[in-house]
Amino acid sequence: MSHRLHRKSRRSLIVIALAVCVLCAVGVGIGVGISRPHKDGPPSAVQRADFANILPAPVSATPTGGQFTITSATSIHASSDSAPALAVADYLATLLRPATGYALPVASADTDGAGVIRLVLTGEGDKKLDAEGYRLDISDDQITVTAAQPAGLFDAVQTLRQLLPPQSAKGSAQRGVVWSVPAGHVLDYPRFGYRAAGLDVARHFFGVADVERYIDEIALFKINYLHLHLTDDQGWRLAIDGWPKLTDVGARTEVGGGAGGFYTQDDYRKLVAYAQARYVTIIPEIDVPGHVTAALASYPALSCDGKTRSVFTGIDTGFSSLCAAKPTTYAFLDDVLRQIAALTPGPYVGIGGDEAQATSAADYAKIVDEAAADVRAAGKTPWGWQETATASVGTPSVATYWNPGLPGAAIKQAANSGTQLVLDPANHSYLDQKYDAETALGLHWAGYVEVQNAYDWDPGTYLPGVNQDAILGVEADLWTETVATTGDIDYMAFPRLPAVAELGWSPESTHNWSAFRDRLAAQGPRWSAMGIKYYHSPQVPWPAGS
Ligand code: NGO
Repeated sequence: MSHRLHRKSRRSLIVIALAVCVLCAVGVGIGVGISRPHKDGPPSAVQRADFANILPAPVSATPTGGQFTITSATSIHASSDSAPALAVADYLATLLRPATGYALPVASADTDGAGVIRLVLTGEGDKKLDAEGYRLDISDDQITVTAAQPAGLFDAVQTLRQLLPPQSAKGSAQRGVVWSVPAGHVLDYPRFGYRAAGLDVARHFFGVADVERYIDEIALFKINYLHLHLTDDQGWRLAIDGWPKLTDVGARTEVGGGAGGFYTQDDYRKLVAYAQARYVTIIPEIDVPGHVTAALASYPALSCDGKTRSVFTGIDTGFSSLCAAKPTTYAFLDDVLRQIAALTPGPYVGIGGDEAQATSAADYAKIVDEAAADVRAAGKTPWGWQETATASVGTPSVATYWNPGLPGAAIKQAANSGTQLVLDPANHSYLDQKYDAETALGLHWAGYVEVQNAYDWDPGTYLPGVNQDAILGVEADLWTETVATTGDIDYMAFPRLPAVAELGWSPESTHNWSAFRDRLAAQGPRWSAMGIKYYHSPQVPWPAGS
């Protein structure tokens, strides 16, 4: 990251970051600085499961008094003719059985009745529920979950989990807990259809089980895309038929010289299926034309000099490039992108395109355009970093804004000409940036990102001059130069990931830092019950002992 860490530009980026944060805070009428904890008074302890603490904040939630209690007699029923509804019912039962110790039988039946949690799929009807919305109607007798599509039922389950006592998240039977859910009505649907978490499995490799764990964590906050950064200078992490050295050579190390690793295509299919069952769509990203040392070390013919090189184990960026003049480059791109598209049920395939300082502008445009064309030929939409907006990749396409230090004209122009825009500004939503000067893990080229920085901005107005319809949604990226274990992932993602998730899901009208930090505080005991060792930000009034 030589160029990113360039002292002068880093300083100006920090100044921009601070200015943007302050402007955002003022813009939403909150008027608080970026690092002052508890400015509005002493922290309040928030422990009770109630509607005010649902995170992300729902569209509306109305308590009616009373409560539903899960007992040994409770059963879960799903609309009789819907296999996906039944699968969500099974998922809910699997979540609740360990802590409650109850059988919680699941049945495919559209029955009313006392003691029933009923999942109803309408498949149509209320337009507002659309693809991911849901209604939750909780009475003393029964819980009814209604959604137009299965994803909505799944989202409702995430809300329901937060309405139960935190001990419900434990993995073993808890004695003496009353498993009550406050009665009332929730109506909910997302602000943006794209709410992504990004995970870099190239700088440090994370195996299937670790990624599945993260999928479960992101699903808690109704995040619906997982963007996997599968290749970089430090490792190529997915087996590609016909190019065995990409993994035989290119996957055998990582930052710091560790063992690295890779996914076979079967491993990858398993991940895709695991994510799908949680209504998370994986976006695979192959990063070209820069960030390619692992590929060049595997196949020297992909570089213009044809020299033998080793896979890189440091953390600099911007020094490697595919060779635009060689036909092998295009054969390689074609094979790789076709195979990856075939493994991808979702609409997007990533082509990277960031920080290609070792590629001329003309070569950059040639390679990026070719990669985008390959993706489209495979029936998918190319997803790229904001720099791809400088190469006329055409539409449909997605460009992800990440670096406030780069000129913004090209991405704005692309967004106003049909490119869809994802907002992932590093100074707000990069989960690899340090929280403050004391944070042991992380980088800080974009400045420190405390919880309030992660939360206090509005994706809808962040880039002035951009057509609102162009905004697809938000993303929070976890780069792993310094992140090597699932514990590290948890510490960096919690509690900032929920902040970005809420920006993507909740109506703008709910945006309020004081209320948000209370909602966040209420999650602490749940995360502890799940074994998530989160960052106890001093900005958040965590309940004692959580
Ligand atoms: C940049 C860079 C990544 C780094 C990350 C570290 C993008 C899009 N490219 O973000 O390679 O890992 O910063 O924060």
